[in-house]
Order: sequence, then C-alpha cells, then structure tokens
Amino acid sequence: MRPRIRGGRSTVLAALLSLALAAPITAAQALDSPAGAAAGAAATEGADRTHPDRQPHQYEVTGPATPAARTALAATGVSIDEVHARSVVITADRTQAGTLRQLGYRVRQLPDLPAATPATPATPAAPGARVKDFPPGYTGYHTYAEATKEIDTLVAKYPAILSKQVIGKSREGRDILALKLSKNVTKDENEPEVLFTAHQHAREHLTVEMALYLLGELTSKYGSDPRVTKILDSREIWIVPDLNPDGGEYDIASGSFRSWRKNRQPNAGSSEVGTDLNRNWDFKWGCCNGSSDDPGDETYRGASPASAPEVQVVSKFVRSRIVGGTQQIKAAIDFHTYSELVLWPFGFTNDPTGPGMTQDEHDTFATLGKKMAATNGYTPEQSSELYITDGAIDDWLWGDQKIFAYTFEMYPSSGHGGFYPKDSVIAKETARNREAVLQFLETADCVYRVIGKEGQYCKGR
Ligand code: 0X9
Ligand code: CA
Ligand code: ZN
Repeated sequence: MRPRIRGGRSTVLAALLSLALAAPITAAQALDSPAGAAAGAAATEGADRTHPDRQPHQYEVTGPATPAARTALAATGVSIDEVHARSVVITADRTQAGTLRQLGYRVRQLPDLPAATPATPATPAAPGARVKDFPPGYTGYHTYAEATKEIDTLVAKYPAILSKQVIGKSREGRDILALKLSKNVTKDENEPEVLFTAHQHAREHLTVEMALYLLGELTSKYGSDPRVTKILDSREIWIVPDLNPDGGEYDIASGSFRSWRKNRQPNAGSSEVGTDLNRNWDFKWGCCNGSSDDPGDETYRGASPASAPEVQVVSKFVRSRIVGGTQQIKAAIDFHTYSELVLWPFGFTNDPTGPGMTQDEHDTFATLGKKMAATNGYTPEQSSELYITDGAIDDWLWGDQKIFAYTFEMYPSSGHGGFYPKDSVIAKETARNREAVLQFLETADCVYRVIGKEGQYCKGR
C-alpha cells in the first residue's frame, strides 16, 4: 500500500471539498454558469493533485521482463504505458515513484513534453476562464465541442446513412453519443452489427480522431468506394466516439496537458477524483490483481462494478442491442493509445483459453487479430501478455456478451510524444487503421470464417 503523503491541505478545506464533490454537478453548473466554473476551479486547485509531488510524469522502470513482473508493478496502481523486453514506461507521480524505489525498482524520470508541462500553481487561470482549444501544435485535435459540431455536420449531410443518438450523460452532464451507420439507417434491420468505441482514457485524444476518421470515411465514400458501399449495405455500425468527455476536457482545460487518465467522478471519503473506466466493467471486476482499490491510483477500479456513469451508459447501450434474445453486435474494437498493438481477451488471466473461451474462439481471436495487425504493422497478442487487467471493456464484451472484442493501442509504438503526438500525425495514424477496420467489418458476419469454420458456427444466418 502506498504511503499517503500529502502536503499543505487543511482539514477544513478537505471537508468543504468533499462536500462540494459529493454534490452531483449538473451540466449547467459544470459547463456554463460562472459560479459552477469557479467552484470547479477551486475544487481542482485545492485537491492533492496540484502539489509538485502529485503531478504525473513518465518514468522508465528497468527490470520487469515478464507478464508476471509487469502485473506486480501494475498492482501498485501506476499505469503501464510502454512495455519493452526488460523495462517499462509508466505514468506516476513523485510520491509513487519514491514508493517504487523503496520497493527496489530502478526508476528514472523521463523528460516531460513541453506542452505536457502542467501550468504552475503560481499562475492559475482566472476563475471562470476556460481554455477553449488544444495547445499550439495540437489544435488539429477536436475538443468535445468541435467533435460534436463535426458530427452534427456529418449527420446533416448524410441523413440516409448516419444517425445520432444520445445514449446517456457523463458524470458532469456531457452527452455520450452513439452514431449509427447503415443503409436505411432509421430502420433496425436484421444485419450484423459492429461497435467501435474510443477515448476511455482521457489523455488518449488520438482515439477520438480515429472515431471521427471512421465517421468521415464511411459516410463520404458510400456510393463511390465499393467496399464501403457493400459494408454499409449489409452491416449496422455503431461508433461511440467519446466514452470519457469529462476526462478529455479536463486534460486540456488548463492550457497544457494534465496527463489525466480517469473519468472525473468524485470518490466518497477521498479528495482524489476519478475511476479508470477500463477497470470498471462488470466482468471479473477487481478479480485478479489487475486494478487498484485506491481512488488516488491511475487504475482505480471504482467503488463497484460499472459504478462509473459512462460505463453504465455504454453497458446499457450494448445490452439494448440484444434483440429477440440475440446480441446483434458481433464484433467490437476499443481504441486506445499507445504502443501499436492489437489485443484480444482475456486480460484477467494469462490462460489463452480456459473458462469462457474455447480453443476455436481463441484461434478466431488470434487469427483475426494477426490478420488486422499485418495491415497496420501493429503487434498482435493476448492482452494479458502485457500485464493483467481486470474490468476492461473487451473482457466484458466477450465474457458477458460474447462479442469478438479487440483493443487497438494506436501510435506511437514508443517515444514520439507518447500520449501526446502532434496533430501532424493524425491523418496518417488514423488512415493507417483503414484496412484493418474494413477487413474487420467484412468479417463481422461470421468471424469464425477466419479459421475456416463458417459451416460449423455460422449456419442459418
Ligand atoms: O491499461 C489499459 O487499460 C490499456 N493500456 S492503456 O495504456 N491505453 O491504458 C491496455 C488494456 C489491456 N487489457 C485489455 N485490453 N483487457
Ligand atoms: Ca441497415
Ligand atoms: Zn487507454
């Protein structure tokens, strides 16, 4: 357990803060009213996280060389951002780095990105002032408002093949969207459905661009590109472009990146904010040393399974696609950054098969995963090859819903700005996944075809 070293925080302030944080924040308070904005700013600046010892940085940890060793490191609650043969890169704060050193790890701080350097507490933004865009060099990324506007423009332009649904709200009241793409989009036709999700982790902004890229490609090429046309004629595609809008906005709100990962949900009895959405899904939640029970940690799993409103919203949406007792969604990809990986379940166990996955299911996952990876140059593997994760979305989608669910970890493979590559890479690094996504969509009617067992598993469609 990490020692709780905290600086310069009065009990009174903490009590006030926990009161303020315990009250649900409405959209109007959080987003619009000056009073709400000021209260939000005060809560942010008063919380532990402004102390230099609590600012996130990346560190290289040398030593861990096996999944078990990486799982042991991850179990301290830090996030593992890069995996190398005999080392990893993690995100942690100085306090956590000190704890790791005490545990005997060799830990070296890596230089912060210029744009990722948090604003100094000495020059806080004026109360109520909020940054409207990404920093210089990153303005090509879409803020939540920009993404919403772009989506609305596309829906207006392509109403026959694209429709927008608000499937629920984030903790701070932002809309969580599901976009449907299909011919005859207003009808629920009996077609295989495929789900793409993005941005569970706040700092992984490139994944929103991936979702927007897919929306743009699949609408603008319909009728001219035969593959896209055929796909939209025979599939129903769902895109949830932003699972964590609150975290994403918080990450950029100070004018420099905060390296934020979790959502922005207050935690009862703690001044620490946020749940790691990708540890909060209701399948083997918290089972296996693959998440943290400490609200201050990067991989905090939340108070209970699906305790995060964003996870509830998307879980409910996925369940709503069970029609006549059959889950219509056959396959899914959840986009993350970074490391250039194609990952498949399970994350909670090192077993390639075992309970919940037959050999044929495993072979299908691995074959299709490798096939996609061959098109984008990513590395294909079972997710627990990295380190154990429990409560991740792909484990839930497969374990609970029997959806062939992958996690893509996008650009970069390592270095090159980590979570914060410049906007100049967006076009190339989203288009890089075009072929993988098209093949995925073409395969989704019967994924078992990739192991030659269509006849056995997909008869009578
Ligand atoms: O730790 C995560 O949630 C993912 N890495 S990230 O750097 N984007 O945070 C990897 C998840 C791997 N496990 C599963 N996909 N189950
Ligand atoms: Ca249709
Ligand atoms: Zn992620």
